[in-house]
Amino acid sequence: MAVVEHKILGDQRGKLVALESSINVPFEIKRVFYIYGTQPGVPRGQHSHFETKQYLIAVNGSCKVTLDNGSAKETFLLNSPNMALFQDAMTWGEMHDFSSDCVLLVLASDYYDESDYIRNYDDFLLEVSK
Ligand code: T46
Repeated sequence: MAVVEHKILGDQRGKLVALESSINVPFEIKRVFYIYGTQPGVPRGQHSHFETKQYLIAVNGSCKVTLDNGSAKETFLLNSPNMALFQDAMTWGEMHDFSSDCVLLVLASDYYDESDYIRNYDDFLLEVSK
């Protein structure tokens, strides 16, 4: 688990970052969503997925992401649009400490399916110990 720095392209007109499915994003992208307008002190996420992998980028502002695989927990700062964090399947994720202008872009490996979510932490620990 580590933050990846993507190459910043562009020229005197401004910057550009290019993300390509299964090339510099580590899976085939099936869904894109973003969260913004977060409330101070209110975390998001707090769940794991059975199958879905995610790639998180703060395209504006900043936030922190804590990833937990059931035995180790690490917190990452996303504060640049060229930085991305891979969240593997079966990894508990919490997004927190959002700046008021944060737009967190998420690329996902699967279509939305509520049955892929584990929203209870004890259930998650049970699943990872199997
Ligand atoms: C994650 C963080 C960063 C959909 O209908 N389609 C979707 O693709 C998503 C992601 C959500 N929804 C619905 C389900 C809920 O009724 O939108 C509502 C809010 O979803 P949720 O409570 O899961 O939101 P967050 O911000 O806690 O978590 C979401 C993602 O679920 C999660 O995977 O990493 O954003």
